[in-house]
Amino acid sequence: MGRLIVVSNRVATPTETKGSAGGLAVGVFGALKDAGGVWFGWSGDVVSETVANAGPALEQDGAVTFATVGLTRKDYDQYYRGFSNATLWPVFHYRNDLARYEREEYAGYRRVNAWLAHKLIKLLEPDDVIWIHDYHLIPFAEALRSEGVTNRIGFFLHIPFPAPQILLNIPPHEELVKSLSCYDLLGFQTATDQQAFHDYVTRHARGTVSNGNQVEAFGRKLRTGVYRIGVFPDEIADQAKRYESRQHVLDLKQSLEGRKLIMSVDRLDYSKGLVERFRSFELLLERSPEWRGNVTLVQIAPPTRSDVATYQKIRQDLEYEAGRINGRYSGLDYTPIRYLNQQYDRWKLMSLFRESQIGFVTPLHDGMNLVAKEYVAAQNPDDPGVLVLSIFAGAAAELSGALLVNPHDAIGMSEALQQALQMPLAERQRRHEINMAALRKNDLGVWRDSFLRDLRSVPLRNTGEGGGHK
Ligand code: ADQ
Repeated sequence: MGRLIVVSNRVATPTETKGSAGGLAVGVFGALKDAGGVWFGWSGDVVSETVANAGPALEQDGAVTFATVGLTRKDYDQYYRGFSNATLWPVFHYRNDLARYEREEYAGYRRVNAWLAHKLIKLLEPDDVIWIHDYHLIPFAEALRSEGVTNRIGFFLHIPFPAPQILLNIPPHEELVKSLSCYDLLGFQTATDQQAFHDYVTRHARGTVSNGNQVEAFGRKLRTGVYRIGVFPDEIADQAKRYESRQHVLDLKQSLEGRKLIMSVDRLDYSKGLVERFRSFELLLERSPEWRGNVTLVQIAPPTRSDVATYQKIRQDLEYEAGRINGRYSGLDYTPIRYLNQQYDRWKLMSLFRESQIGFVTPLHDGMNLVAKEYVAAQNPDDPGVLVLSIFAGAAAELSGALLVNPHDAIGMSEALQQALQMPLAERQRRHEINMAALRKNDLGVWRDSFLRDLRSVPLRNTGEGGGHK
């Protein structure tokens, strides 16, 4: 079996790959350790041109090499802050209204992909299997192919793939799909995303799809598949239980004074439906006065991408909403929404999830949403909380024990909260068992292993003589 090469925008540090049960870094690192190989990508640093060109910096951990490069300010602005996060991210999350398109940024996006690919080539061996992650790196395989690389290359998209009518909003949509067709295997989070890609291929690229997943487009053949990313539920359950009597949990419990707790945890992102969520919680208090003073929403949302203008706006909107709602319903000893702009250690989050009666996860669009899965896994099976989940999270296709809501229906969401707050123990347990069974059936290991098994078994694209690179 050849080595595994993982390429992602950010590379986890060797320390991040250990200890945090279930994190994506742990899942990918597991496969790297088994096969040996390289994890390659951006270090997260903005550096001078001299330093950028000197890389990659290499760090060895057993059979795994961590290889990282810095980006220049211009590359960061055009590739990361620009086309990746101000064009692709909003459009792929159906927010054309928040997207901008600048030709120069798109050119920078392609340039950085080609530059990164060129750097990787020096680290490649003929039998390596290459796994590229996410929307920052769509043109990566095309760049490798143009330099003669014939190894198997797979791509996994962590975010939704939009319906063709939405994708058409990005002027170079055809080039992007042509770039995707340079992979041997494309992995999507849900069947809806896979179908959207197939629809584009057949309706807009004069391509064909046969046997449900064999695509021919732009003169190339590739396969597609659905690989739902998961967690390691039993490890999370252990972690949540182990830390349930730690001081942070006791402090929270004491401060709640017997009130019910609703927990939400997200990156501060407009795709996560935070404003809509706050308003639906306000409606619960407005329509059901018995809950005033008796239920608290804890929203943990650390800022991300705060140098992208749309992210500054969502932060302001949320601060305004939290302040307004708290002004309306607070008492001298009661604040309805506790809004924290902070990153928390995983083990702390899991034990807080276990303490709460509701996990409130309501993105407007989300590839999967691991928080929903983590919330379920962290529950005490003897007295589990209820997951209230948006139908637009990829996780909704699996977690049929959740109360599913439409995040645009504020009253519907407040009614779901009411239902969850009053749900009898037997029903909570039944729903929890259904969700846990789904998590165990399709854990993070299944996601990783099935993608890699399929990638390793796609027929070689060129001469059939084996992989390699010229
Ligand atoms: P994200 O949009 O980041 O991921 P999500 O799937 O929920 O969303 O993953 C977030 C991870 O970060 C979770 O493991 C969560 O516990 C952690 N996290 C969130 N807020 C935190 C906080 N305040 N402190 C500490 N940890 C926090 C993208 C896609 C998703 C897809 C994942 C994985 O947008 O749809 O599920 O990739 O494929």
